[in-house]
Amino acid sequence: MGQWNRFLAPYKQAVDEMKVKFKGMRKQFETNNTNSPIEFVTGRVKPLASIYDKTLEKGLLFEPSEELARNLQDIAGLRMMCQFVGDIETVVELLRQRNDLRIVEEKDYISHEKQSGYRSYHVIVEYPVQTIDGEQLILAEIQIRTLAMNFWASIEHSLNYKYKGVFPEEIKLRLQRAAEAAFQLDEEMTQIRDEIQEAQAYFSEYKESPGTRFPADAEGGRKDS
Ligand code: 0O2
Ligand code: 0O2
Repeated sequence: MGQWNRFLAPYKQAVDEMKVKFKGMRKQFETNNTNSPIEFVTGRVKPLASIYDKTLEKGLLFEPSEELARNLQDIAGLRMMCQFVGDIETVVELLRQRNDLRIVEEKDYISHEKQSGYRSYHVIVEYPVQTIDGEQLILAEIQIRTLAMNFWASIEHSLNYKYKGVFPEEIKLRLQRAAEAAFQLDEEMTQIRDEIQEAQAYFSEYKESPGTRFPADAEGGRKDS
């Protein structure tokens, strides 16, 4: 177990650091009063049980090693959620311009959705982590997707656990149809994007205005709900 902890420690550091940096990008957009292409950011180190499953799938030895680090590109995983499909390209471009990471590969599962219906844009990066033993290059997978794509993927992911990856044909078809519906929703939202963003800008201005009195203020209640 100690060996695994030592192996995974730089991955945890990479996830923690990138999470702070990507959340910082969102903050910068807010500070500049511009609509952020990033809605929220999450991150995780792949749990040992999932690492184990992947080693079985890929015919790798389940032991901390260079080979494992090279072949499992998503031990460190970040996810960036966007409101609109068009924001995804903006986020990818922002990643391409960064000099604290190097893009190794891009996978476009938006133009080329997976057979399951899965849509998302994946960017594999090499991220340098500073450790007491020197610099270590860590591979990480950044998944960039809309809220609708994320909604579909998280539900399909849970069902995958239930059916252990083998869906009954009817559920498979329904999921494919649901993925299309989610994509239609994204398209629809894009069509009314300007309207939505104008409303959101108006709403945040209204919330932040010092003169604004909410009904809860008058009653001495919470102001942040
Ligand atoms: P804020 O100010 O709400 O953004 P963590 O360690 O908590 O930073 P983790 O464990 O990788 O991150 O993922 P977690 O806890 O699932 O979610 C990370 C951030 O994304 C949290 O915000 C959540 O509030 C936010 N989040 C998760 N799901 C949604 C969602 O569906 N919509 C929106 N808008 N936000 C979501 P923070 O970082 O705690 O702070
Ligand atoms: P988890 O639990 O998210 O970690 P590989 O990663 O090498 O097996 P590949 O094809 O190179 O295979 O990787 P891919 O498909 O580019 O990216 C794999 C990750 O994308 C998955 O990680 C999922 O997070 C996500 N993903 C890919 N296809 C689907 C899908 O059909 N449904 C859902 N919900 N997510 C998908 P893991 O390790 O499989 O899972």
